[in-house]
Amino acid sequence: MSAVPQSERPELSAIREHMIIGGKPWAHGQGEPLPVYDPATGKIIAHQAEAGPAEVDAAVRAARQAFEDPAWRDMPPVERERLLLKLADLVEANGNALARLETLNNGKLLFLSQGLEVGAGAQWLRYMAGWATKISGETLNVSIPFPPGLKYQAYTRPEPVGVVGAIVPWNFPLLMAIWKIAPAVATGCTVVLKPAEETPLTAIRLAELALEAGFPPGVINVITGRGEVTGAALVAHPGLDKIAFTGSTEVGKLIGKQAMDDMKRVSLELGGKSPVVILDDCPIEQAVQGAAGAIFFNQGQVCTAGSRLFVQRGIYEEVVSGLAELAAAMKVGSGLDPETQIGPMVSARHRQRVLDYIASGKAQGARVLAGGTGGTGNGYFVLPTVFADAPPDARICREEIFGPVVVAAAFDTLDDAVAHANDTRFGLGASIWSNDLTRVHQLIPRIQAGTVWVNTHNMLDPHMPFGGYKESGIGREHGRAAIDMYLEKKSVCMAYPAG
Ligand code: TXE
Repeated sequence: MSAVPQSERPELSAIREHMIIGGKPWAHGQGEPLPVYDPATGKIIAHQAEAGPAEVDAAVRAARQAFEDPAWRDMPPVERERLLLKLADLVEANGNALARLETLNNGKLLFLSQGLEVGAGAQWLRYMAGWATKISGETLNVSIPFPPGLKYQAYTRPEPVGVVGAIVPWNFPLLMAIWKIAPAVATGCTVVLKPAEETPLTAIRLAELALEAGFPPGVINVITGRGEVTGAALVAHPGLDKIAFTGSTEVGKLIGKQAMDDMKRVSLELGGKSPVVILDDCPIEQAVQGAAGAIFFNQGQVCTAGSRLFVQRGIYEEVVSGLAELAAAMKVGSGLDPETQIGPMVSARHRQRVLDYIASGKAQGARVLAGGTGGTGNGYFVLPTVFADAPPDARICREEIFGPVVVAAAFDTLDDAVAHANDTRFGLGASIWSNDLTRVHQLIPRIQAGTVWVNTHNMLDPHMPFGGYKESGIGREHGRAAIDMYLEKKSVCMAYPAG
């Protein structure tokens, strides 16, 4: 670790190497602790315990006990709201250390850690806090004719689904932990969260802050470890009522099938291969900046990354050469350096995966217009890369790369644009760039994606449902849709003598 005094490195004081189970630090898992890395240098910055079946069982039991405890079960919604608001305040109060810790562990640019992981994280907590007091059922007019002389009154009663197992990836570690925890506790559920093995540190700190805010022990538990060990044991645990997963489509499919064994509720937010469709009325500068932002934001490690770029032929050459020029000029480096525009990939393994995709693109005949290699130094860097002329069945056109790699192609008509945009097994996001409202409105209903942006890309809001068509997932996060995913709807039907 660095010799710099801790007062100058507030992120170091936020490092915790234990899990949080039943409100207590839990230092030991099964086997040896696993290293946690700084992807900008390749150095080990901490260790994490690996929860095996015994620790997973302890966490699920703690969450069950908390769920059934009157202290939580009978807590008035306004108190749950207050706790979430307090947690939002604590996330902001600890924002500097949390943001720096996120950048240290994930590699992302510090201003994104500040603005998204901390800033948007607090915003999501407050938004979901508001829902705690606004959950309601319906009074139903029913027409049951038997037996004569009786009348009926029916209503629905939303109830928390129970104990939730939440599994999140490494690309937005703190924010995604909040995306799962906030709606779950707003509805009265309890949670066992497993962060990604690459980025466990901010989630552990969040669980500590939740205790400080006053959440009863066991309501929010965090266990660490690898997906195939800790994640798999969590998914298999019979004590869970629901699994909320964000990650790869491959693992999502496995989890979905497994959940059906005992009918756990399941929501899946999975991968993408999002199209960016630029029509020929779009100003060149806006098109170039828009396409660059869509793919290079967060190093392309975004499930809605605009990794397939389709530009109408009249402006294709100009837009694509402008994008290549912009990519070649981007400054690659540590996320803690304010000059940096592209940080490292999250891990050595993931960097290799992205480089393998780049190699496959070259081998399958695509032309590299910018980047196409790793960066220099010990960090896990990949240069922002622009491909053109790729055969449509090339792996770089069809599979999620999850790195700063975009593949460009030209189209002629709106029908061509729709065919290109939908030629994928994914359906998470898409953007259309044009000020021609007629063509924009003609395109929106034809694009198979859970979110369609117009003249922007990757923009989310807590009030906007988010999720995938096709193999990009099942269910919606954010907004009322997220609340519904953590509720069961009970019908109540009461008979009384007709007056
Ligand atoms: O994802 P995994 P990885 C995509 C992206 C990326 C690829 C691989 O294309 O390159 O997935 O990344 C846990 N049972 N996305 O390997 O494996 C794991 O520990 C239970 C898109 O990181 O899906 C982590 O907490 N859990 C995505 C989480 O699942 C398991 C974001 C995600 O890991 C498990 C991340 C198992 N068998 C990757 N195996 C998005 N939609 O944003 C793994 N996990």
